[in-house]
Amino acid sequence: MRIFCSVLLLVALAACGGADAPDEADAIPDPTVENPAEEAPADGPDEALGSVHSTEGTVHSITPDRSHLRIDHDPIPDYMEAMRMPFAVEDTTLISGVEPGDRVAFTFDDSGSIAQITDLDRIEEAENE
Ligand SMILES: [Cu+2]
Repeated sequence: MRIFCSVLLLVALAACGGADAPDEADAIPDPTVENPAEEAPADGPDEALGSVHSTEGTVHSITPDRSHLRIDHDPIPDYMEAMRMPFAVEDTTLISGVEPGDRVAFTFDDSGSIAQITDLDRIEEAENE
């Protein structure tokens, strides 16, 4: 009778030990729910804000379709030395009446592959007729 009781005790312990296994499995993190809110934020808008500049310059040339022009622009503090560079004009009405030699004040967005003029005023007409 003592032997029988000891066997029952061993079986009970074994059953108890086996019941622990599922608890350990629950502690392993599920990789499918890791960092669910982590999405790559788009950093375009912030960079574009730093790429808008205003300066003055003298128009050097304008393409026949008036979609691009070259301007000898003044130095732009903390951004650019004075230089001749190409600009795109999406809205050609911005430069209606503007001709090479004109002095202009303008604003451009330099965030793309080519500087894009967003505003332009002629401040002095070319001297040569
Ligand atoms: Cu420049």
